[in-house]
Amino acid sequence: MNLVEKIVSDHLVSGEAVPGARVGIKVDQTLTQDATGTMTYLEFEALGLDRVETELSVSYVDHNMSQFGPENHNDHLYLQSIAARAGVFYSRAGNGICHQVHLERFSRPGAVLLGADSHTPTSGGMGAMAIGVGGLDVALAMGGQPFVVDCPRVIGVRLTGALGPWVAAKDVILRVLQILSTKGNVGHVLEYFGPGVDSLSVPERSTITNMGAEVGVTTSIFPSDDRTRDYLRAQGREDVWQPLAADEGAEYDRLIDIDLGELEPLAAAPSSPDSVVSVSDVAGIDVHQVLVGSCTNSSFRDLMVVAGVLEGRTVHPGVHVGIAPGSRQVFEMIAAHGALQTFISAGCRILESGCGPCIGQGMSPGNDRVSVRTFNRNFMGRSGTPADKVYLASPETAVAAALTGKLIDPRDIPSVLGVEYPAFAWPEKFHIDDAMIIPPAASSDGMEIERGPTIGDPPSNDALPATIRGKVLLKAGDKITTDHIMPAGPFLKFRSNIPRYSEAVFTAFNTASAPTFAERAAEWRDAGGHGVVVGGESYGQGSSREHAAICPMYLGIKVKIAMSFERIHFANLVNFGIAPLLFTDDADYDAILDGEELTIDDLPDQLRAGDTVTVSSPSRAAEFVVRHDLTAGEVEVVIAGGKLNTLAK
Ligand code: MIC
Ligand code: SF4
Repeated sequence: MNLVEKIVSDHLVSGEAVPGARVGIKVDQTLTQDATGTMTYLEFEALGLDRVETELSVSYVDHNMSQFGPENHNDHLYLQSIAARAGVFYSRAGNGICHQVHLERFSRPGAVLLGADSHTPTSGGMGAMAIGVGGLDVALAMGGQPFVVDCPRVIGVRLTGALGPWVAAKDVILRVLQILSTKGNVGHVLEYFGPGVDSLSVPERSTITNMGAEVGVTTSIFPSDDRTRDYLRAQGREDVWQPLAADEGAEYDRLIDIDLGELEPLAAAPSSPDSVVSVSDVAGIDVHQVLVGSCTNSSFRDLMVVAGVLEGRTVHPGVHVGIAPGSRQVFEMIAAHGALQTFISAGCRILESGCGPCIGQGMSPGNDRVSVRTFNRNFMGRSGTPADKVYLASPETAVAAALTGKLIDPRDIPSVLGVEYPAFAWPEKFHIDDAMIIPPAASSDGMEIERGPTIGDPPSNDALPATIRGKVLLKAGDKITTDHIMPAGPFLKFRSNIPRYSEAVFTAFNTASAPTFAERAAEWRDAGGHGVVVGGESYGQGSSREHAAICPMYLGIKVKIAMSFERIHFANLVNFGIAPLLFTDDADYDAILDGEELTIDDLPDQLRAGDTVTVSSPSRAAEFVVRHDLTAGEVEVVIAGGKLNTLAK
């Protein structure tokens, strides 16, 4: 067996562990973060659940920390009070990014971890099977429900050799993105193995599994070996270690070979994580901003390497440099090892431990200014600047740009700057202080929940109508991300206020001269119509935010028709009663017009009767057939108007 098969079989609750078949797996741990978490716990309450049934559940505050207005603080107070009552550990604002802290303090090899954030696979670097999902699925898992998913097909990635100086774990995952791209990988898992694994520390492995989210796979995983044991020992948690690996000769659906020694520094050019180029090919481009941080690249190693190069120097006069340590542990350790002093002296701007600019919370670059970030996503506009120019790269490439004001191959640093590759050794022991993680109360008796006035209820939805009186409110193209559907940045603070947040749906497609998407959708809904959204390939890439389903639902969207959907968004659409339908013919996608009316007769009956649905376009006097991939259970959820309705029944 490969490693994924072993963990799935160990956790199998229902179904047969055959690739492609739906299986139910037991969930050991869950995590939430504040931007998805508030809705998750509101749903947990709406389901009538009281205490969590998992081995461990943790609620993190890391995303929504700018606190312009009372919304964020109200959310944090709600999260802290419900965590105490529901039996959930609460990691306070300032303690760090959920994935980094979870890796340090909670994950364990062989565990199934479900997280309300798409980068939950970060813990795969430790041999956990860590999957990002929508909030409602986490709420159900906290209530003890198994997680239902397609048993994955496993892509084996055999690593040989070792990384050369100035080439980093980030370059490994950028190489994988170059090979696999961001689309077409739904239902797969990336399993790393081979002699090269040993050369990578757990945080480096986690950089690789973290950004597997951009490949669109269900998760990514490394074996658990002596390096894992070293890491856990240094975290004072050796007791949770167990060795885990694929059996000798295990089979994979597909095999990719990567010789670490042959890799070169890579970067994802604007504006997709799979627009991968060699840094040497784009060398010379002027850079105006460099940001080091995010759940992908903000470990102690990453920051020490950056500090090692910056030592005794000042950042280039044309470049703003920001540093965001991934966790309070990393922050404490860079302070203790002198790197914080180096950053301050070099002129870096020190940001708090959290997501910050990665989710558009400040430090948006100027127009036409190039920003080089060690983050994982460079979707257009995510930085807060429309038509931004964001390159994703390793800490090594980032620091080279910080000092020279240009993209340069970091292997040229010794000749250009006269600096050798900084020596780095992992400490025997990390700085351990869990004072910012509040354990839950022993019982929920008498525990009050703080519910500030900016916190609404999860919205309700009607059952699917018999006849869809549809209108195409938007025809979008390929690779539509959930950042396109439901932007974050300045709107992020409205996550607990669905009517207000819904005004921002598809902001990226609005123009000054026409009514906004939200206005058009609400008008059609209020006239008794049902909104339809049309997309191309790989619709719903990126984040796990279920608001990308909830807010369109609130605006009356009943149907989305696309060439293909990404896994998490597909599940969120079902959870909130929007029918995800698939084109059977490219010509039908081409023929559909923005704004045209579409009728679907007897949609519930058609969904129940088989896997095809007939759609008609009265204005074109045309009819076309779409299909669906829903199980019988999912069909009922969509017909009922979402999972909250089904469960209430
Ligand atoms: C992201 O990186 O896009 C986020 C913000 O972490 C999201 C979650 C969210 O939208 O709250 C994710 O990756 O799931
Ligand atoms: Fe936070 Fe960015 Fe990681 Fe999302 S990708 S969890 S916003 S650091």
